[in-house]
Amino acid sequence: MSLTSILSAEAIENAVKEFQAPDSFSFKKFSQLCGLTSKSPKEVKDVFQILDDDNSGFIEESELKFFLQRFVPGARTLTDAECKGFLSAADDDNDGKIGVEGEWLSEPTGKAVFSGRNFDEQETKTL
Ligand SMILES: [Ca+2]
Ligand SMILES: [Ca+2]
Repeated sequence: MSLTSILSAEAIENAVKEFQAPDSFSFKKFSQLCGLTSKSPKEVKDVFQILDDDNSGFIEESELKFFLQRFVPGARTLTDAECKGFLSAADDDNDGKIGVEGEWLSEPTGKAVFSGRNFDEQETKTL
């Protein structure tokens, strides 16, 4: 499975382009631009599985670093500050990684957590 079977290649490219500058990354905006926020819980989960490169069931900081490259090979890596901001916004139980249920997907709505308000608040704090 590839990301382009879930999201349009054009939308992905536009989204990645938007955050070319280091430290400009916003997960919420990114997920809106690439169309992730309008996907079904299953599709959002599929994206998680693609990003979970080592199939550990979690997205670790080392995988977050290459987040953009999973979408477009040749894109930049996320900076440490961006990885930490991303993590602190999603990592509710503070284990240093992002799990599927409750962190990547919020229950019971099945919506991507990052489409919610929490992420905004966290981001404002981090940046
Ligand atoms: Ca992993
Ligand atoms: Ca966690």
